[in-house]
Amino acid sequence: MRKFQVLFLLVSILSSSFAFSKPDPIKYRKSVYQIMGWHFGIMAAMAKGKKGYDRDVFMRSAAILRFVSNLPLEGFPVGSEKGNTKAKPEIWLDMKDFEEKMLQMQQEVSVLEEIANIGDLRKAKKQIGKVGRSCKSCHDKYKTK
Ligand code: ASC
Repeated sequence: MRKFQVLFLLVSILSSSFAFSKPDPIKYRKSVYQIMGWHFGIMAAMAKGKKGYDRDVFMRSAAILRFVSNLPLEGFPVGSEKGNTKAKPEIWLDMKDFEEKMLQMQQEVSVLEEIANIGDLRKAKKQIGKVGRSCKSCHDKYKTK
């Protein structure tokens, strides 16, 4: 009995550490988008007056969003089209277009960070609209509902 218990324990430990370290592009890109959505949400709420405007918090979210916006692309390697994902297979059929849309989003996000650092909430609000539209243009084409 004891042998089996030890064996079970070993298998459990090994399989859980394997699950932890196994690279999973789908989980990776979802996590990145979660962080982006979180910080975009903070800024959008402030821009809409749903949350009190705090310049430091706004700047911080803009900086995080700008940094993290550079991360999703590597989460779409060939072979990661299958699994628990809303990413359409079209992404891998036209990766150039997907990359262009990603770059456009990154550029709009960079502008948002610059505006955030100046502290102009009116301009930031406009730019949030542009960022949101760049997110949407990619989702419309490459994300299932
Ligand atoms: C968000 C979020 C998105 C975008 C998109 C904008 O806050 O999670 O995917 O904004 O809805 O059109």
